[in-house]
Amino acid sequence: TTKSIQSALISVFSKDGLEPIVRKLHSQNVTLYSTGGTEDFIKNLGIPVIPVEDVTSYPSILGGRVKTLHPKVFGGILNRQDNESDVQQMKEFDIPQIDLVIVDLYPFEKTVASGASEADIIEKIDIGGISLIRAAAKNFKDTVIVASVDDYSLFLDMITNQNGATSLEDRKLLATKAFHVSSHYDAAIFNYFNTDETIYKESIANGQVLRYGENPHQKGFFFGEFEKMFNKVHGKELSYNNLLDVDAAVNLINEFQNDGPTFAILKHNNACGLASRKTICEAYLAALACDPTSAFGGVLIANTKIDVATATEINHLFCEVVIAPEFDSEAITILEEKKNRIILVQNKVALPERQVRTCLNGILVQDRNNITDTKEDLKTVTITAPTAQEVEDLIFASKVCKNTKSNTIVFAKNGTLISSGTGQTSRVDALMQAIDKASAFGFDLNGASMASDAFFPFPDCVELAKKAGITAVIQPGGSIKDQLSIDYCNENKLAMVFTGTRHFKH
Ligand code: 93A
Repeated sequence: TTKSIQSALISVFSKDGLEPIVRKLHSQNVTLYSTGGTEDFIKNLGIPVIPVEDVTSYPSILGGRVKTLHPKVFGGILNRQDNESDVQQMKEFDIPQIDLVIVDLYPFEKTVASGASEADIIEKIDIGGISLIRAAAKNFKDTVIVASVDDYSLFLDMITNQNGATSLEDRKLLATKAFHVSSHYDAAIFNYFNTDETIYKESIANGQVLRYGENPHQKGFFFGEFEKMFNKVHGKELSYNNLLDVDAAVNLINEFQNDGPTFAILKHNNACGLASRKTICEAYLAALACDPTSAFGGVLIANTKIDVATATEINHLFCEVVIAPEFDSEAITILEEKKNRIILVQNKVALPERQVRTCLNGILVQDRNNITDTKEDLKTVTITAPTAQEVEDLIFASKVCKNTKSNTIVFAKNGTLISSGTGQTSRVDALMQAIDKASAFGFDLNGASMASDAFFPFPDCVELAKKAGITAVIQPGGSIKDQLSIDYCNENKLAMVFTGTRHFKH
């Protein structure tokens, strides 16, 4: 798979940086073919070069629009050396082998940026060069492609270290870079033509048209394969906001996939009820009790089969969507009583590894947050250690925290979400909201556990938590003032554990 280079076709717009490569190739006795300007450049270095016209027996025509576009050139680049009929045809048509192609494309983007006329811009759409790049990259098994000045030094290193040869890996890497160049180049041309976003509008129309976006005056579309993730058995069409809630719901319940029966209720992408119990029906009732006010019109999700008993209970609630991996058929019949209620059977498919959202005039991409805190990750930093039940509750609260808008504080007790503060601009506000909500729904916070999505910059959070009755705290740690919070916990017999993992969600 290591191949030496015996011949090269060089056609570059900018001659910058080319000299050392040409000299190197010449010193290795490589036969050089070239186009007009590049040919002059090489000749001026005193190095022999064969004009491509000698290969094609055609002059450069149409003002240079057709220079290299010829079967003798592309045959030399695209032939497969292990293919008998290719080898035979090379002889038959007297096609010279071309082992290496070096191209620097017409500077399309620069020309657009310079404010040139349309005619000048169109002339800078490289046809031959882009074809040379694609041909050589396609045939990377036999041909080397250097498609950008940026790759000159990489290529020089390759042939210097291997005495004029390249490995298959080298050639595939260069081909990858070449397709990056060609795809970027074509995208730039497309963007130039697509001034009024004609094609964008067409492609939007190919998405799933939603009734509207977040609000009735906004258009909305969904691009994706919903059917791969869910089998919709009943209900109205999902709205933009339904889809966002369903997304939040599957991400949240994913944290509990290895736990016992767990039921979650979400509103505006945050959990307003969540509980783990012996049966899914008990879990639902406990989740509902967390905040029955918010549950109205919510999205419901279970980590296990929804049975008749659970469906009967759910049926009392007005809710938009019910999701579960499985339903008893009778349970579906019960849930279908409400015409609009959406029932989704969730298929076992992995959640996407990347998350994408718009940002300014571009997009932001990140890996999904796939760290779930476990008992093994916990480091007790206080004299008092959490009890076994508290450890369970801390992990439970942390999983909710991770799936709640920052800043967030989550209270949990005995496998039940008690309350949370969500999407607040200060952590103290999130904490106070959680305390207020707990008391509004008549919960006793004594002995409850608290999770925070990020560290405490001051000891005020543990002070407020202690006064509210909290006995165990989970947080990432990492503030320069961690010790103040630890000291307060020690003086007041609170248990606190650090996870080392922050769980912001914005
Ligand atoms: O006008 S083209 O699209 N037609 C061609 O056949 C062709 N072949 C190479 N432009 C073509 N090229 C481009 O010419 C190369 O991509 C390079 O940018 C330029 C090199 O021309 P010269 O060697 O005459 O300076």
